[in-house]
Amino acid sequence: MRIAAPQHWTDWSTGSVSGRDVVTARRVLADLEGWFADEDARAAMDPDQLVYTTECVFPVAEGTSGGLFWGTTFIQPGDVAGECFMTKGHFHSQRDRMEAYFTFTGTGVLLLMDDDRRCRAEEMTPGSLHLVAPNTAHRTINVGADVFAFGACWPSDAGHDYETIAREGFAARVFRDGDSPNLVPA
Ligand code: PAN
Ligand code: ZN
Repeated sequence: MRIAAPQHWTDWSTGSVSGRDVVTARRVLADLEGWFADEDARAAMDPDQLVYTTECVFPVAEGTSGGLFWGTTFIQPGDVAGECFMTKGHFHSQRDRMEAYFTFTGTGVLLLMDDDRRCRAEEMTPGSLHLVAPNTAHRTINVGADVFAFGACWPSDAGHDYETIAREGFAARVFRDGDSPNLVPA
């Protein structure tokens, strides 16, 4: 029997994903209208400014029960009127679906919010592992001066509910306070 080469690789020093059928996506400031606290400040910035990219592997169709997806998110350093660059954040459409996050590079914050809008946050530094609980919205934020990269593994039937966050937001936001991050009620 032949032992095959792997189909995918993750470069542990950068988080970069390569191999078969890697799907990349990018979010620039123009894609994030309404997601930062100061929308006027966002609108005044370069709309092509890159905020984050993803490199993902989807081995089964979205919605398949029992499958897993894997991907790395790279968040650029930067801020909108002091609010650190971040992902949109979401609940999973199937609210009880968990997710694992693992930090490759940089310094981040994982913002978590339960169904009652109670927020808490965890530091993300290289090697840190984070298990997002069921029924928990999650957003990641780059609070450092370098690219913040983390891996994620989530069920293929989790789905993404961005609408709830677009409508109601998180109950807390992260701003730069000098060199340190400040978690502020929204
Ligand atoms: C992650 C996120 C990724 C981008 O893979 O999808 O970090 O963040 P947004 O999806 O909030 O823009 C994940 O949590 N998947 O479920
Ligand atoms: Zn998720």
